[in-house]
Order: sequence, then C-alpha cells, then structure tokens
Amino acid sequence: MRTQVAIIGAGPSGLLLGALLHKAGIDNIIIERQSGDYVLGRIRAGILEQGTVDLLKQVGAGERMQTEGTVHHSIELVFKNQRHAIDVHGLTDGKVVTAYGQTEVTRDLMDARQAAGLPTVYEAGDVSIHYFDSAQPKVRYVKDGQTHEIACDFIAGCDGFHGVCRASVPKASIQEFERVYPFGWLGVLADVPPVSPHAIVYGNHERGFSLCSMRSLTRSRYYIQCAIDDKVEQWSDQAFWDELRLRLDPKLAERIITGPSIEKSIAPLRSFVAEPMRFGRLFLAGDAAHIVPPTGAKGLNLAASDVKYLSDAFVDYYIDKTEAGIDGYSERSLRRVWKAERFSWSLTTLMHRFPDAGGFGQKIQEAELEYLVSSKAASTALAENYVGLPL
Ligand code: FAS
Ligand code: PHB
Repeated sequence: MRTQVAIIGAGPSGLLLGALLHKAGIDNIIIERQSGDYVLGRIRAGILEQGTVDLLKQVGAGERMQTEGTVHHSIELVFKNQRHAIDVHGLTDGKVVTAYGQTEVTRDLMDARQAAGLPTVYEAGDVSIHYFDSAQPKVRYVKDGQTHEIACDFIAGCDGFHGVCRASVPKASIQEFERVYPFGWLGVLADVPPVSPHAIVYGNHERGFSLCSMRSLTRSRYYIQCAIDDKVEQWSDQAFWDELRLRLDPKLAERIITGPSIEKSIAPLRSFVAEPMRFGRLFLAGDAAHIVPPTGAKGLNLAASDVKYLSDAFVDYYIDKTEAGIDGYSERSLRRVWKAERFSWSLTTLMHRFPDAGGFGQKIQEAELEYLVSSKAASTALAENYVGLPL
C-alpha cells in the first residue's frame, strides 16, 4: 500500500492532522495500536483554546462542541480561604476558553474521519517505522496475523509519550529535557452539576492543589494533588470529596454537589520536550514530542498547534512545491512548545504543595498569588497564556 503521509496514532494529534491533510487533498492513513473504544475510554483534557476550537470547526468536527461545550470568560484562584476571579475575557480583548472533554473531541474527529471514508487501522500490532532518513520511508504493522507494509513520503509520529516513533530515533540525534514533579493528580469524573459553571477554579492550599472543572452542565471533573505513590484504590469517593472540600474556600466547599465517580484515576506530572521534532521524513507532534503538567490546560492545545504547523508544512510541500515549511516545522513548533512549557511549569510551581517547601514556601506562594490578583499586569500575563498565545 502507498500513501503520502502515514500517521502513527489516532489520538487528538493524529486525528486532527489526518482531517487537516484530507481538507488539503493530501492522502493519509492512520495506524493505531489500540481499538477505537480504548482510545475513547481515556479520560484526559478538558479545556480548549480558541485556536483549537477554530481548527475543529475548520475540519467540520466542531458542531457538537458548539452546542455541548461551555464557554468560559474567567477563571478563579482560591487561596487563604478566599476566591478571586481573573477576567480572562476582559484582559485579553475578548478571548475565551471552551470546556469540552478530549474524549468528545476524539469522538467527533473519529466520526468525521469515518464519514469521509478515510482509512484508519485500529488494533495494529508491532508497528514499526523504517528508512525515515531516506526519501522512501515505510511503516510496517501486523493485523489479523498478516504483516502489512505502507510506502509513504512522510511519517507523522502522533503516537504519544510511550509511542514507537520517538523511540525509533537514534539516541545521538535527539536531545530530551525533563522535569518530573514529586506529586500526582487524582481526578474524578461524576455526573453532578459543576460547582462553578462559569469558571474553572484553581486552588492553592497547604494540604495541596485542587481543581474544579466540568465536561458539561451535568458532568463535573475535579482533581486534587496526591502523593506520587498514592494508589487510586486508597481513595474512596467520600475521601476524595472530603479532601476536595478542605482545600476550597468554605462557600464553594459548601456548594459542591457530590455523587458516585464514573471515572477515577491518578496521573503523574512531568514536563518533557524532545528536540528537534523532525528527523528526515519523520515528524513528531503532540505528546510524542512534549508533555506538560496539566495545570495550564496546554497538552491537548499544544498537540493542536503542532499539527496545524505540520499540515501547513505538508501543504507547502505538496501544493506550493516548497520545502520551507517542513524545514521550519521543528523550530516553529518548539518556539510555541517552550512558552507553553514555561507557563505550565510556572502555574504548577505556584499552585502545588512541594514536599520541601515548608512554611516559607507556602507564604511565598500566597504572596505571589496576592500580587497576581491585585496587579492588572500580572493578571493579564496569566490570562494571555491561559487563553493560548497567538499561533
Ligand atoms: P495521545 O497519547 O492522546 O495519543 C497517542 C495515540 O497513539 C494513542 O491512541 C496510542 O494508543 C497511540 N499509540 C501509541 N503507541 C503506538 C504505536 N506504537 N503504534 C500505533 N499507535 C500508537 N492535557 C490537558 O490539556 N489537560 C488535562 O487535564 C490532561 N490530562 C491528562 C491526563 C493523562 C493521564 C495524560 C496521559 C495526559 C493528559 N493530558 C491533559 C494531556 C493529553 O490530553 C495529551 O496532551 C493529548 O492526549 C495529546 O494527544 P496526542 O498527541 O494525540 O497523544
Ligand atoms: C479538565 O477539565 O480536565 C482540566 C481543566 C483545567 C486544567 C486541566 C484539566 O488546567
């Protein structure tokens, strides 16, 4: 089989890239090692920047998001038992964020791809990539006991942090930068109305970080910082709700509507960047190239901006007959990636309880938060980064 671009991974990166390439008339196939249901079963991100919303609309996968997603003009910061609104909309000349789960984004992109009759191979085994340092790269995989080979012009590594693409790059050709945080996030999804339907709430408390978010007006998403070696079995629903309440201001804590968790999981937090993001005819995008701690809600949005740049680069190559786009992709993406890494690291450092911080560390965080909510300049800097820097 032959195609122009072979995409490895059917997460948000791979699906959105496939949709953008299809719209530009560029042939592509997606090879995914899991089943579609497995991919949809992963509960992850929830906040979309305007740029991501616009891309989903551009590829015809934005309809349900526009009716079921909730638009947010502000976020709230809770510290020292007080809640402070940051008017993100007012501070950024009208920009907003949309709360709409990654699961739904993935489902909409899968449906659009199926409706367009585009090829996706799910449950592909032993996926491997070859000759990407030549002009004739190949992808191989096993399906139903048969080995298949795809000849292509380019390979897009959209296969996440644990994928095969980055792992196939010779160690001497890649530089990795990493910071692992000494805590995790315990997340709960519950079919209860969100405690704050108009704003995403971030809490700083000496017991640890907390976050109140949503998936719709009837489905809430909450997180609390937990110990890095915590196991989800240690946390009953009741223990979660009690701890969440202890970390919020009394008024908000009182308003929380609890219910049985329909999903409960612990995610580790890390900052990670692999440089460069291009190796001959192999291009990395999304979590295959970088990871951010979810505090800044950047992971999914960075994946979207990567594939926007990558699809532009392929359009330059195939339509405008210039290699400028593919030659500039890595540098262009990394400029934006590192700014999002900085913001995510900074907000994580400000909002979480670090084991060695002590009383002094808590006081410094509270002083920074006091300054942040009382300074227009500081709030504007937070707001600009939160809604997403210009593409
Ligand atoms: P993904 O990991 O989503 O997708 C990669 C795909 O490649 C997967 O379907 C995988 O099965 C497939 N694959 C892997 N190896 C393969 C192989 N060898 N062959 C074929 N296919 C292969 N971001 C936020 O903004 N907010 C959050 O709250 C948030 N929470 C998160 C929680 C967790 C536990 C994790 C892991 C991430 C979270 N993220 C969050 C970040 C997350 O949303 C990612 O940014 C997003 O999934 C990136 O999408 P992809 O780059 O497509 O990678
Ligand atoms: C979510 O709704 O999952 C979410 C919201 C804001 C974040 C991270 C995750 O910063």
